[in-house]
Amino acid sequence: KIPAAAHPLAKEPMEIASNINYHARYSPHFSPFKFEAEQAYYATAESVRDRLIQQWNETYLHYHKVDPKQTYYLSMEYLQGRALTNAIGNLDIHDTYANALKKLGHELEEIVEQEKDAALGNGGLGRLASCFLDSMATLNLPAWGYGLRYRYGLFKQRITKEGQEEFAEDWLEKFSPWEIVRHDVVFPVRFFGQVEVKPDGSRIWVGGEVVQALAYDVPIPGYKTKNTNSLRLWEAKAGAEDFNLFQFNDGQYESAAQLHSKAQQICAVLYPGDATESGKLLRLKQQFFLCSASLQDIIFRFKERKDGKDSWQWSEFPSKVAVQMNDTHPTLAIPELMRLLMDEEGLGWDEAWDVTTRTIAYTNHTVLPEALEKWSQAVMWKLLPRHMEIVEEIDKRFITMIRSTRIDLESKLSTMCILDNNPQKPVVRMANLCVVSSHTVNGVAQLHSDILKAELFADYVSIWPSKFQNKTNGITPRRWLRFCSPELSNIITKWLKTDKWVNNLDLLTELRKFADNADLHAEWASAKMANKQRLAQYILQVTGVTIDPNSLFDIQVKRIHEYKRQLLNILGAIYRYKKLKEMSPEERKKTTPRTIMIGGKAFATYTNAKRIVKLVNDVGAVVNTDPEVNDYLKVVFVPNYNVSVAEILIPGSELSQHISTAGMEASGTSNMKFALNGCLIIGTLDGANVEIREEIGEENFFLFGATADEVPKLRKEREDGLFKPDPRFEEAKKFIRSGAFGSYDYNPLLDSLEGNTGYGRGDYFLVGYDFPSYMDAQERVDEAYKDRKRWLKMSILSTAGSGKFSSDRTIAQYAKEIWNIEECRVP
Ligand code: DL6
Repeated sequence: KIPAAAHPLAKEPMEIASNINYHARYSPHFSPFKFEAEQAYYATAESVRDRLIQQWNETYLHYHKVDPKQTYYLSMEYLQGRALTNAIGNLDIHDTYANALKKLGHELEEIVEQEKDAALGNGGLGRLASCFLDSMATLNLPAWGYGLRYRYGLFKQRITKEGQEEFAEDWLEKFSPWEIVRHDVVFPVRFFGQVEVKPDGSRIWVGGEVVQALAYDVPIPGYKTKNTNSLRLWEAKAGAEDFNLFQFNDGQYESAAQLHSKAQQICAVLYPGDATESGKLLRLKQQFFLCSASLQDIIFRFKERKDGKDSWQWSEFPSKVAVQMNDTHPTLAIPELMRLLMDEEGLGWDEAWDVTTRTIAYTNHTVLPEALEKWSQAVMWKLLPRHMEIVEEIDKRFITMIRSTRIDLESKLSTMCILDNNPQKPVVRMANLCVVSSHTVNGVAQLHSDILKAELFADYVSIWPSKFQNKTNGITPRRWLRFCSPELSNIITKWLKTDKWVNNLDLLTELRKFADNADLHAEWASAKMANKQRLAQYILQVTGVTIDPNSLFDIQVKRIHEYKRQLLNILGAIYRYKKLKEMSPEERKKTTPRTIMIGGKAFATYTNAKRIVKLVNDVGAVVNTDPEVNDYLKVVFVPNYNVSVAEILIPGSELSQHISTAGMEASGTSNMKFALNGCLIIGTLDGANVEIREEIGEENFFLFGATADEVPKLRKEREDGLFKPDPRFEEAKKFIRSGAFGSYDYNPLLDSLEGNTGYGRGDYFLVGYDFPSYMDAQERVDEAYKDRKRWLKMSILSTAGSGKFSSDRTIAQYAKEIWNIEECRVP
């Protein structure tokens, strides 16, 4: 009965219903005679998109008119997750859309479930980029994201008897209603070829393969503001002229479409395996593709906004453009900007270098040596010959500068310079190139930034002390509290008598006043219980395991990596299980019932990480079917962890584990999400844990383990055979070796905790050393949980102390201290 009408900015539920109806009826994607949940989702999303496009156009025009300095965030990863709840939440139209859908016979909660996660990233780094986009728009900052439109994002994880299996995740299976293809935004990107010298002596890159970068824009709405920024994702395309019709008609189908297929490969998958030479080349191609397309676009916009102005200078470019490289993946932005300025725009080296180094900044996200990118010089010469010339020149000038001004660093030059010319394996050190060429380098938590300054980049600090900064990571409070836990959010709003905390998270400190209030305790507990029940239902649905919402919900979710020490967690669970088995029924009754949930994806070729996944599943299979301990312990592996799963897990959590070897986790951001949701942390003094503990109070944090500065000494002692393992640790390992969890050969995994395996030294990640203090901390957790009042108070204080970890704070600091950009609010 509801008419179909296009009211893109409708306000009333009835009008919105008719707008949704309009999209359902005239959408070319589905039959107009069906309006089931799937059609309802797409039609709703398209209806919301109408509003986003309106605001997004206004924002573009406003920025164009004002011509402010603008930031461009270059990232190979974005973990956007689902967009519908976020969009209607930020646009403040949640209830009207829920009502409209009711009129059409659907529940909003069911409709949002239809959306596939956009998982164009791996883990923390990609999700951070997405949180940053939300904050940039919310703070009305002229700032855009650039990335790649991978056809298949992060793989889908299935758990079988063999452990983890990976499948392609087709987020574009039908289509994404959130992206707008921009046929008017296309740039050529060249690969291979050669450098030619022109008669005037200038150099030019010619030949090779040219593919087209086509823009897809994803509007990013800010919270309760008109400003709607862009996430511009590039897709690689070949043109009709690249299709060899003659060959095709001659039956040579593959070679006829060779360039098309090569172009398609570029954006086919996130992180193509790089064990082979072709895999490495493809990954480098992806990185260059992102950098070249984005910089051409940035330069185009710079000129476009200068259009009509009397005169402008390239030296003005850094006062209009800030480029932030998210880790070393977009490092090629440096030589590409130099090339564009020199070879395309005719600037000399000095002027181009001045512009480049005043424009580009670099964020480091890891100190792990294996994660610091190094590209083979041979591959670089082949793929990007002009860029290698430029990199060589940057390196040469850097070395000359050191020799003329800092002769004391001569002995350090072999590690400080950009090209590592080791004849066995000549490589380009991307982090060095970033440090030498960026105006600012930042770490992502105070401890991490301190380590960068004291260790990894110490020699550069002595040359450019003011180049190095800290920007502690943050998370968006919209997605990670307001929208994922409306129950808890409503309570916070009620007690603070305002919902302003949603974009001024420091206001949460006011909750401290009520930390002992019995009424708040009752409301808090009931919101937590509702979230735990929702989580229990989800676990039942995806694993078939029934978990008890009255047990302590203990969660560790993140990429599976030895340094993150999921192995420590599961060894602790195994020890707990063994002790429960040895107890009498009466003794068991006195224990704190626990449900341990572990989730995360292991990189497809990371064998030990996959063994850990298998072990968690095997332990779960035994523990969860053991009637003796069943009421006191469950161990669940949560399959296919992603942003949407996190939105169910985090609100239902009570304890979360952030237990990396100290000094190895740059920051962590899930620790912030859990703390914000009133979940207590058991953790080491690593990454942002240090600051979280400072903010929420040490009495509300279950601390254990070695500190970062103790780690080298402990590793040395271990190598020298001085380490004496705790009997509990030995018992847990022995139990696995006894076959208690099946016949799978766990010896290689367990050996990594003992002999000379893993990173070449036994137990590099100090699982054995930290095990006793971890188990002691777990005992303190059990005791604390028995005291409901104390636990609730700690939980409230955890939320109350999380204000610092809003990505709004992080982005405001980047804007002021690195990018030098200001708010540009759309009227
Ligand atoms: O800064 C975001 C995120 C941090 O929270 C994590 O601690 C850190 O591991 C991650 N870094 C990376 C880079 N590569 N590695 N490893 O993903 O960044």
